[in-house]
Amino acid sequence: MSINYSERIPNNVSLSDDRRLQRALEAWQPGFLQWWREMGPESFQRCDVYLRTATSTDAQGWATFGYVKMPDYRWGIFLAEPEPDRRIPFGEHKGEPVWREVPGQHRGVLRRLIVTQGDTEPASVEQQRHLGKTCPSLYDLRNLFQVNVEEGRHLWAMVYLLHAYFGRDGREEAEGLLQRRSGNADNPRILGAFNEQTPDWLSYFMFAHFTDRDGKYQLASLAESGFDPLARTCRFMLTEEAHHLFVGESGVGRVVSRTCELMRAHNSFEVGEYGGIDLSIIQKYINFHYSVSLDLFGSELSTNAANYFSAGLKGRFKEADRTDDHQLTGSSYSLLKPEHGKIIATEQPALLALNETLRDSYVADCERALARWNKIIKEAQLEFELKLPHRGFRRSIGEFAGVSLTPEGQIISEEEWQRRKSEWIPTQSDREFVASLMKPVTTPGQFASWIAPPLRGINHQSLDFEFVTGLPGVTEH
Ligand code: BYC
Ligand code: FE
Ligand code: FE
Repeated sequence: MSINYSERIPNNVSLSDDRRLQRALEAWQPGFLQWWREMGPESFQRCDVYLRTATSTDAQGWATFGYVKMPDYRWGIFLAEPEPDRRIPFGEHKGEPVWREVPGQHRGVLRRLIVTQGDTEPASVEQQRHLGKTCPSLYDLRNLFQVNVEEGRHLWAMVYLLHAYFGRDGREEAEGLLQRRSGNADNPRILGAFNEQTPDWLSYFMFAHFTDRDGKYQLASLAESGFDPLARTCRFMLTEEAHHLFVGESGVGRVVSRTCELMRAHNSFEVGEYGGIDLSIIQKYINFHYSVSLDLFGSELSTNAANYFSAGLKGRFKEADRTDDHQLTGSSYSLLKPEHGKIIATEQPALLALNETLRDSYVADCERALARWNKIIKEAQLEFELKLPHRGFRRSIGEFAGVSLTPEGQIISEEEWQRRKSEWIPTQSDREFVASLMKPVTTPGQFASWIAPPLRGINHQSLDFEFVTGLPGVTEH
């Protein structure tokens, strides 16, 4: 399905056949561009960035690469191709034809899911807007901007659904998505992690690894939706998301790799004085970002989640690969809960435990990536193992909220937590140290002292390719 770029809003949904929708979206577009100029990457709007742009939505080579100024990026509306005769894959309506319009009785919850998803996209751009100024290389700078423009497009994806299917309420919600601001006390973004700061590049790689990965699992569950326009929208978003996860996982891996190199060269666990980041600090950043991201899955026991599933609106990860009845009315799930100072397994209705089921898929994926980082350490013949903390560690949402745990999962007193938390999560001085390393490196082919180069450039370009040109304060060469 090719994308029509001759219209003001690129799309593959025949937007020009629906004049009302086209006008509504064209009316929203200037507000989006204004938001991008105010809240998008600071100081780099006039640079030429080597970006990929979607040209079609089929699996083979949907992307073309070329220099683009970010405000000229062709944000648009791209849905994956429809599946002929698609059926609702789960819940009470399992087996019925999918909905092409919003089922009236589920309008409110569906809108809420779409708004919650949509809200995270601009939030992440806001969180990352200052990072360009301290980029570790042009390669990394380009990747940051690629992720940012695509998160902008993900906002478009949700706004399309709101405008096309939710009438006036949808248009109001679409306005709200441009008005909330990450970290703003009066009008914050909806979910916790999206009001945290992303002050340095180590935080950024952790965010792209752990928090964008929540995005992958949430989008994959919505890609199962019986509301077909939502499913198709999320399917295409997932193809873009893969790059964000690559940036995060390989970014953290490159930091680990550089640290190991410095550890070996100087025969020391402490590499700060050589411009590296100690593995112990990397571990604390993992603890922080993993726990914040686990909260994004919601409470372990959730009637919301049960309702979403029963109604056929939000499925499980890879619903089709599961061999149960896809309805779960009589099934149970063994859930870990803190009770009287201990963590115990309890039998719960599977329908209520769907947030936890999705969290299970996420945790397994994080374990896989962690093993790859540990392999880097092992190959450098160093004795150190990075770990994921217990899933109840430092949680603010769900059964573990308000319970203090060590990373190993031992319940401790609030007082012990206060006394020992500096061992587990980044302290002010850890953050200041990491911040002190954040000096921009903008010579093509050069990388900051604290990160190893990647294995290869983007789109087969060499590492000294000029991935971003026309930087502020730098004359042409
Ligand atoms: N922070 O039954 P519960 C991405 C609220 S990331 C604040 O546990 P439910 C991306 C909840 O709203 C993917 N509040 O929750 C990544 C509820 O409020 P009410 C984003 C929270 O509904 C990087 C109450 O607590 N997509 O794409 O089962 C860069 C009790 O709720 C939080 C989605 O999230 C929190 N962490 O599950 C860019 C998908 N957690 O009813 C992009 C859509 C819960 O008491 N969203 N609450 O007012 C959902 O599916 C669900 O809303 C959630 C929550 C899974 C988030
Ligand atoms: Fe996104
Ligand atoms: Fe993303």
